[in-house]
Amino acid sequence: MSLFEYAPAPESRAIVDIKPSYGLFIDGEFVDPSDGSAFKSVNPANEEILAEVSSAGQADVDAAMTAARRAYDKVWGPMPGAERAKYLFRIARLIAERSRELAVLESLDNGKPIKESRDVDLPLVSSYFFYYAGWADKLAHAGFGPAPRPLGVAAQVIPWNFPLLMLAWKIAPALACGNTVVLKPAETTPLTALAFAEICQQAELPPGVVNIITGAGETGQTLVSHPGAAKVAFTGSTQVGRQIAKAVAGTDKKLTLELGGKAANIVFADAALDQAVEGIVNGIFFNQGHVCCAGSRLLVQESVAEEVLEKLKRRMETLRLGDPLDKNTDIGAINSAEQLARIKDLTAAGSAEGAQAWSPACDIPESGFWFAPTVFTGVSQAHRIAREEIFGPVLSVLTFRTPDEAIAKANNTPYGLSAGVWTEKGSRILWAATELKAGVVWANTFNKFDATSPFGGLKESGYGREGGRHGLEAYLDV
Ligand code: TAP
Repeated sequence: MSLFEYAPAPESRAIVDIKPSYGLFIDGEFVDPSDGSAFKSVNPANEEILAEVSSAGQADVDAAMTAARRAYDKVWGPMPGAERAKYLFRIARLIAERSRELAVLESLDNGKPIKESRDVDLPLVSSYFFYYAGWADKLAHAGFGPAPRPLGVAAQVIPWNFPLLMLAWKIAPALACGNTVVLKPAETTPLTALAFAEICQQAELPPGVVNIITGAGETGQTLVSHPGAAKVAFTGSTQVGRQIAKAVAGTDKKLTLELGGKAANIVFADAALDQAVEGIVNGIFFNQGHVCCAGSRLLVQESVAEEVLEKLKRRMETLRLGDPLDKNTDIGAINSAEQLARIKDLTAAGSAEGAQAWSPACDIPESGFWFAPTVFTGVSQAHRIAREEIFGPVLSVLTFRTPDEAIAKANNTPYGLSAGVWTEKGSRILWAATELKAGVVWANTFNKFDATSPFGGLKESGYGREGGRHGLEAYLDV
């Protein structure tokens, strides 16, 4: 029987049948955790319990690592790249076929608007599998020498903001390069990773090549410190990233870290302002601002600041907050009570430090976790809201007079993940892209992702790249 029975519906309110409880996916099977412990996954839009999910302890992590090692030694490692590609193409096709169901499940478990999970997350998820399937038999031509070799078992830990997409970013390149994986999804969003486990079964992927173990931070810690892991890949907070770097230091594990950000979205006076306003809205309110590369600091040139703010507020008044499964929803639920508390703490600090908050009038549902889209003006660079990652729908506005000042302010952060530039002047785009200390710089757009492009940070935003040809390097002995 299918894990998630999909009842076709005439519109986006398709129904997914979620099982009351889930085991761990180890060696191709769903198994009970050794000590029987479990936790609950909650729908953040109404606080209803979606399912009970197993919590993996040391013995379960050991079992998953053993299964992954066996699969690596006996099946996946020796398998010709062209054969591995067939499995990856099959997985990519199954994701595409089941994308409607997966999008609904993602929105239920994460709180993101269905139009985003349906039109952004899921198409990207299958595209990463299609893209890396194409590399599996061409690794000798990827520019890493004539015979690059896989590393072994990859231990992968991902966050809750793009659950299935982060899984794709991790698993697709790892498998294409010939590694096997043990992946831990975030505690608050395990359901699509478990659906992916079912897809691996459907694709008849050999047992042990992909193992999904659910649990809290401790499970992640046990996984990344396991001596059997040849590679550790982590996406999450800079704080946990630091702990992992320490745990891995002095071992022969290869490490990649994708951490936090505090991106500047810079609007020059000559920009197409209506277009820029759309980019500002997309930059900070997409996925409720739960985006590591969110444009959370708007730097706007002084001469147009008033006009941009006026247009921005008018546009924010049209944003609809509410039911993530409603196709018209722009702002969904905050993923958890903890995250909501963090957002409230930082916005309270913003007001206490003297910045002015503004939000459009909007009805906040009675149950669930919600935060109205908010813009802060009167922000100075020293304010916490200008320095710390809020990871919520909150924009801090700062102004600048000269291009040099814009770059200096944009770079005045320990992070270096992304930045945006809005100008009609091509030479200024090229100049800014060189001057900005960020792994990704978007010009006249924001939050654009593509399987062929490398993504990753500088400074405290981490190291290593995911996506594109560069993304292969993290999973190869080059
Ligand atoms: P974290 O607390 O860092 O959690 C990320 C993942 O690590 C989760 O699966 C978490 O498990 C697990 N984890 C927690 N403690 C661990 C430990 N000591 N050892 C190993 N794994 C551990 O981040 P979060 O609060 O879920 O996500 C928000 C943060 O992630 C933001 O700062 C954001 O910038 C960052 N983020 C960055 C990116 C990129 S691409 N750079 C993408 C998304 C998010 P639990 O879920 O059970 O705690």
